[in-house]
Amino acid sequence: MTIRPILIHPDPRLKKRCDPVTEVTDELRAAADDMLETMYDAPGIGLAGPQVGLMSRILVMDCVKDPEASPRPMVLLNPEVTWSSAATNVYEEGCLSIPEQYAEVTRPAEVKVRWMDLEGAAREEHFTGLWATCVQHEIDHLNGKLFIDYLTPLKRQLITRRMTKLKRERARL
Ligand code: K2U
Ligand code: ZN
Repeated sequence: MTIRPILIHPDPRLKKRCDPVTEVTDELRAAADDMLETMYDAPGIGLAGPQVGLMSRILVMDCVKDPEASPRPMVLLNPEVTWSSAATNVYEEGCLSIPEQYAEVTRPAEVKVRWMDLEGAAREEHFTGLWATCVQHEIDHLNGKLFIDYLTPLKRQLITRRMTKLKRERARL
């Protein structure tokens, strides 16, 4: 298991549409393990392939926040939203690829998602609450969309400038 470096915006790989997973290989299983380890280490409750430079349609999440409860790590391959509620939710989102920046994003409050699991089986689940917000945030990543794309151009530009400065400073270390 390896903790992989998380790409920071702006990065062209975070704006690309990722390729479907066609075969569940040992490499993909290892990547899923690494992504979960990287997510827990961040810490985060979700992580998508492109955030660690893996340009495939794979995401991991575990939105169980109660430290007393048992974790629920999930690996979704080729996830698709098959239904979303008319009702919406506003959540102050962050992103591990856009550190320390938060903004309110409105999304459908509930979604039904269909995906393939690591055993190659087709799954479908109805997500609500933070799980719904998180899975939509992660599926956006697979389509090259970031939460800042829902903000005004001015706000997005401000955040992008801050990240460019952060990357310049990190490069100097
Ligand atoms: O994809 C990512 O960058 C991980 C995101 C997932 C996420 C963002 C917004 C709302 C829900 C999930 C987060 O940075 S993980 C950190 C976090 C932890 C608790 C609540 C919200 C975000
Ligand atoms: Zn994110």
